[in-house]
Amino acid sequence: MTKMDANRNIVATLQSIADVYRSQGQIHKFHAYRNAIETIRHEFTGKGIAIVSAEQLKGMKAIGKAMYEKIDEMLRTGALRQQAVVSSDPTNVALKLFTSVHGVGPVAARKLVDAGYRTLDDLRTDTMNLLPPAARVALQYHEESEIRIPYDEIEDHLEFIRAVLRTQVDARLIANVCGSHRRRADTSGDIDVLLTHPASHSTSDSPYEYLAAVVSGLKRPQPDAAATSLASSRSAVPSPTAPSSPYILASLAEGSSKYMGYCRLPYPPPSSSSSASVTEPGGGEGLPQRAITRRLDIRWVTADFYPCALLYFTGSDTFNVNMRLHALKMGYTLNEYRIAKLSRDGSPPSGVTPAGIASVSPDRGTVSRPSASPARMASPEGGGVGGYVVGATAAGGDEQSLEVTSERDVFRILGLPWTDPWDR
Ligand code: 8DG
Ligand code: CA
Ligand code: CA
Repeated sequence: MTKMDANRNIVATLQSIADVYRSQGQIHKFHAYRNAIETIRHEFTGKGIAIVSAEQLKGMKAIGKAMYEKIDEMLRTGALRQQAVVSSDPTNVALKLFTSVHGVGPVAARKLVDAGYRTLDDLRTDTMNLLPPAARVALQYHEESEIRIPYDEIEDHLEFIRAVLRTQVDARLIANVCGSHRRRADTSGDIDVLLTHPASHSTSDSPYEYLAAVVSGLKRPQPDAAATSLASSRSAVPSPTAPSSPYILASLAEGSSKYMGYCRLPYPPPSSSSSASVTEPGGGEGLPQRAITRRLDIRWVTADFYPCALLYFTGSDTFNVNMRLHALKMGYTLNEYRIAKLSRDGSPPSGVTPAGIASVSPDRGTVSRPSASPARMASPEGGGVGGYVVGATAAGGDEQSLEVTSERDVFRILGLPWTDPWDR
């Protein structure tokens, strides 16, 4: 038993109960558990402090009387009776399984369970024709896409996508992976690609023109271009016989700014760095790592929205919730596109704008267009567009939108200390 085992056990137990509540659509309860987990991660595990007594958590954020007692029980007995009861209930097991399929929410899952379905094969057979259409696609790849994606493989995906963009779509497009990968997680559930173009702007006539082109580029069978370019950029190993299957294999949702689907790297790989076999249980066992189908999310934003989108899409979701709450307290509204000063009458905030960040009014024509030849930033982690700074401005109704050029600007405006992605 290592020092941090108790922390890990508490987090895993609370998470498994949180998952059940989420699958039941009990979002408030879900958040109560998630917030308690966040407190443990931040105040204990993240600081290298082992929890030995529930007393240590008394009075902390998200640790009410009920949560305190659960943690106390876990520490005294090594387990939580509630968890054993909740997670062994067959209905709960099925709800959790079904909501793990993309496109099946708590309401649909309940219907499927009520109809007597219990297994993924029941869903595949779907004798009563109850399955939402997106779930039908998702079921094809479900077991494979549940396998966590190693950090290095995601780097390969990014490199591959960048090569396709560079050679087949538009060399100036900027792609970065956000989500847990940007938070430097060892493994991620999916690949969250954020895409922008330095010459795009939310006030332009067709701000969404790029995503469709990118997706169709990634759907095209990839003969040599991207694979070869990837190979030559990372090693001297030449690309083997041209892999002809497309990178994107199937789609779940295709919008003008959001794409969701399934992808797979060309196999065999141009270099051997990611060709380790899968040891993780749960389908796809024995498959070479690269041959596993992965879940891909792509978000397109215009360059002016990039800093806030980067912040949002990096998460964690709890970090986002807390930052937004803090923003509201400070009189700002923060979303995945912009940060704006809240004002009831629509008048500009008095005095100087925070931290030297210009407050701009798009209808007065003071929108700063992104620079055509962006300057390199010293630190790409600082949150500019892939290491580039782009001008940024957002339109904002009766709110005062603030110009931000990096994630750091948002922290500064809100009076928060900079937090690296891996600490979020
Ligand atoms: P994972 O894939 O490794 O499981 O973790 P993740 O990368 O943090 O989760 P994600 O579901 O892929 O979401 C990516 C980011 O999007 C997340 O870190 C923060 C942001 N986000 C929110 N709220 C929500 C939400 O309700 N749904 C999704 N899909 N993303 C959200 O802040
Ligand atoms: Ca993710
Ligand atoms: Ca995602």
